[in-house]
Amino acid sequence: MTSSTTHDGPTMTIYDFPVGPYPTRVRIAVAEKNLQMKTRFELVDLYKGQHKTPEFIAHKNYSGTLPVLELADGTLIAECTAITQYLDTLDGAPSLTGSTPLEQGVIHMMSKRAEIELLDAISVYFHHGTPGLGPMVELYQNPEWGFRQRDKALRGMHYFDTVLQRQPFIAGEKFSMADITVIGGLVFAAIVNLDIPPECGALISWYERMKKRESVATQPAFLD
Ligand SMILES: N[C@@H](CCC(=O)N[C@@H](CS)C(=O)NCC(=O)O)C(=O)O
Repeated sequence: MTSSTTHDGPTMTIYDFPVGPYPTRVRIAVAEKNLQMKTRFELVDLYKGQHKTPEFIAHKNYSGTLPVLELADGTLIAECTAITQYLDTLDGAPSLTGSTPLEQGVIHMMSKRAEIELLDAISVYFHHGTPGLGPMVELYQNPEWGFRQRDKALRGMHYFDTVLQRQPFIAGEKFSMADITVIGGLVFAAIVNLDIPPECGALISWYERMKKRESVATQPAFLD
């Protein structure tokens, strides 16, 4: 696994699973920032457990998760929020993570809330309440914990619905990293067949709008 360092080609590598909800977050950020030409995506097959090999854990990401960003000098950045922050500020004109202290604070709060109340909860449900990545990868499962997290995610959908009843985007008036995190949550919800409750009309119509955004519509998770 190596990064390309040529001046004309990609200068960053993203260890990726293209339809994965978390990698999709970073893929959307890359597209929003028009960084596709500077980025090379390298497949790490989650279903083969390639993210849990001793080599990957030792040399790419201690947490054994995707995505991971590798810079030309070998620096590694894991965690979607950290990667998005890095990509967003590269051009000195952040558009996803806020340009004022107030925007930054609200966006980070709402993105973290989207992780806690929706995306990470669905991830736990996937790994514990469903077959997840299969018996070779899921070495420990606690179905009861999984089902509790599924119910938490459904409550989270209602919460984000109330947020979107009063404002057009998750963190206020502008599209941001917080929208991307909720999109990741709903990508994961579809994988585990967790429908948005029909009474969450504001969330449903926001998601329809998000799916029309070019950075979102072009992602493998949204292509049939
Ligand atoms: N907190 C991490 C979570 C990343 C994560 O859970 N990624 C999924 C990919 S969709 C993964 O690697 N799952 C495999 C596993 O946990 O075994 C982040 O924000 O990047």
